[in-house]
Amino acid sequence: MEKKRVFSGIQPSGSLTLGNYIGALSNFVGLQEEYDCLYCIVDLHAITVFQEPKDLRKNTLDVLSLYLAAGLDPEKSTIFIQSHVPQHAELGWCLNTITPLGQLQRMTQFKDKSSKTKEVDAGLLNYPTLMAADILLYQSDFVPVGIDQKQHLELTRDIAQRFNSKYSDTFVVPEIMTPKVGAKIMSLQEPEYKMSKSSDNKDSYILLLDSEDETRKKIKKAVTDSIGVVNYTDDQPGLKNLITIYSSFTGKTPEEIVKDYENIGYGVFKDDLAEIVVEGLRPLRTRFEEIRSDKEYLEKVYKEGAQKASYLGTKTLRKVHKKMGFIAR
Ligand code: AQP
Repeated sequence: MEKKRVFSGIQPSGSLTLGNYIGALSNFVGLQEEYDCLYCIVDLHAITVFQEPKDLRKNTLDVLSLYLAAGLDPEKSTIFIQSHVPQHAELGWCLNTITPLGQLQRMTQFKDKSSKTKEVDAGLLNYPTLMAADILLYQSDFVPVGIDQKQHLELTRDIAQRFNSKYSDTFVVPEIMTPKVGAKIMSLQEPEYKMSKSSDNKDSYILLLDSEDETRKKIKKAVTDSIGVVNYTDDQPGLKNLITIYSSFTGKTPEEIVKDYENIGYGVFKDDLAEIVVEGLRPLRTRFEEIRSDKEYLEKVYKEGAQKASYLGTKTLRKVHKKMGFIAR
């Protein structure tokens, strides 16, 4: 039986955070045996917010190295850079023509990001149609992402269904896959907001490439409350977030963690959490250093990945062009 297909991607719009790791990357690895996986570094998405070209180049190779350091295996998964497979942008254009403007304007991420810039560029608005193209290009069955991407995934499903009913059955309608724990890791400083790599406040996130000391310090500085009891409740959002991080690294349930810290203060809890995170990330951080310095290996991975992805993407795009009435090339 043919394996079901999984697609996901991460933007090289900065250095990856613990949120990206818990909500997405750490889950990619376990899917490799059961599914036919494609994992992409979505640089075309990253430029919807200005990126210094030299930073984008560095971050793209950093993300690729983090994929590999986390355990993505190029023998099992197709690992590639989005801009190396032009079919993404080509399909994105076609999908733009069947996507209502109002739907794009209602996307939460568009509203958030456009409120932070003086002049809103069209790319930011069209981000979700490109994301739909990424997913639909490979006839993906499942998309492992954090919960913040749910709205975009729903739009992708709408676009697929709209295309299928307008031009006849073409796309698989994909389903979201979110982790049970950690689908939305919150900022360490403002726990009502998502932990985000583009935040201006360095203490709000832990980067996968932070040093062990920085990691410890950021956890110790994390905002909690004055209640003083380790509890997993919406009334204590800072603590709830830290317990979620603890749970995702140890596999313990929030209830077990709360029980373990009964009558114990926040200081000890934070010290323990800091060690758990530092230990948990150590193998990845060590492997990253080795992989990142091997330019030849990285080039081999992304070139072979792009070839495989391009082959699959061309098949879908040909079908789309034919159905829309384009003359065959
Ligand atoms: N805080 C989070 N908790 C859980 N999952 C998260 N993800 C992002 N932040 C969290 C998931 O990581 C994957 C890659 O995200 P992305 O880089 O493509 O875009 P994003 O969701 O916009 O992530 P950031 O860190 O907030 O980037 P910027 O600041 O550039 O916008 C996705 O699966 C996402 O759900």
